[in-house]
Amino acid sequence: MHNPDVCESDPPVSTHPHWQVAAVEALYHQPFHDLIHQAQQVHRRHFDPNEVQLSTLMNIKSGGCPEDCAYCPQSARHSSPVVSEHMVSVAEVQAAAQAAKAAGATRFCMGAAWRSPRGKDFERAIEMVQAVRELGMESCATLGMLTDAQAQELADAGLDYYNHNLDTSAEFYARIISTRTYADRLETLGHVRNAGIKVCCGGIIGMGESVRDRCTLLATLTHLPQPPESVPINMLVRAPGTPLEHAEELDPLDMVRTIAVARILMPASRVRLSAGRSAMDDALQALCFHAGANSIFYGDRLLTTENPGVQQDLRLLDRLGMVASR
Ligand code: SAM
Ligand code: DTB
Ligand code: SF4
Repeated sequence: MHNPDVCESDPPVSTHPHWQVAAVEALYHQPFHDLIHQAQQVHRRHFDPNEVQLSTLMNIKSGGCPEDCAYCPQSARHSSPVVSEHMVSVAEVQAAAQAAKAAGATRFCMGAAWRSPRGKDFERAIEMVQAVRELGMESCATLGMLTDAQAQELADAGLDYYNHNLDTSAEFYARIISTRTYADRLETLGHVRNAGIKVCCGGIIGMGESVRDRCTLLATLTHLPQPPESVPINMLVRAPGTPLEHAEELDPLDMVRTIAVARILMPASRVRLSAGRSAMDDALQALCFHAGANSIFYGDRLLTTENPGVQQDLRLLDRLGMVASR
């Protein structure tokens, strides 16, 4: 059947629609209630709207990163107060994952301030993945760029998800990061997918990008061979000492619109209301869930910045009649 919103040039092997940017922009610019209603309808066809997936993050290697991502307090090139620390031990990961599981998280995500993993550090990351798997939790890692062989080793260790964000449109990317290219990012995503690891890939809004950049990012995700199973939408945390410390404040309704559009474009994916929740009130978070977000980072900290506390989140979910996925 002809669908004017998708590219006619799509490869025939693809079974999911590849959205055109103009069609995504048209969705984004609809009257707010029309957009949210459509997103909620799509959401209900694929998920229980009262259920949310809880992922706990742990920073396994903090600070001192050689990359220059303008948003990131862990870049060694910025004057952020975050200092470079040694990689944590496998025992520390085990303890943190155990605690996260006891608090109700089902996924444990390990992040490292690396351009790409190397040598003994990578071996230890592999052991960490195995330790999380042994607890019966889903494992996720975000370690920077991977080779084909590294992706395969992570898959062999039982890694469930790899987080590697495209962050923004290809056009805006070069304004935010100069030490790697969009193509580098896509290459790692290809290795992860080929190794059979599920893909977690999204972006950040509030960096001074245009609505078109946001829509281009979301369209790009639909152009991947398969859409990411997990789509984190981060609201920029304006971290002290980073070049984006003084970025203009985002209209919070743009966060809701971006989530709604992600939900419509990728109906079967988990859309995560990611960084930025500490700056949001409960009503705004409720709107984000209504727009189709069904996953959050759960725990007192993200990587280097704060996140709402566990008790605060449990209270919010309870007030909304929402339950954590098992
Ligand atoms: N170094 C690895 C990499 O960049 O892929 C993994 C860790 S990195 C901190 C993971 C993601 O966190 C980034 O891709 C970015 O989307 C997000 N992030 C980092 N700093 C952020 C900030 N200040 N606000 C919102 N999201 C941020
Ligand atoms: C993602 O999309 N967001 C997370 C996770 N993947 C690794 C990271 C958010 C980091 C926010 C800034 C900080 O705490 O340093
Ligand atoms: Fe390094 Fe990742 Fe931060 Fe970029 S986002 S500076 S690669 S830790």
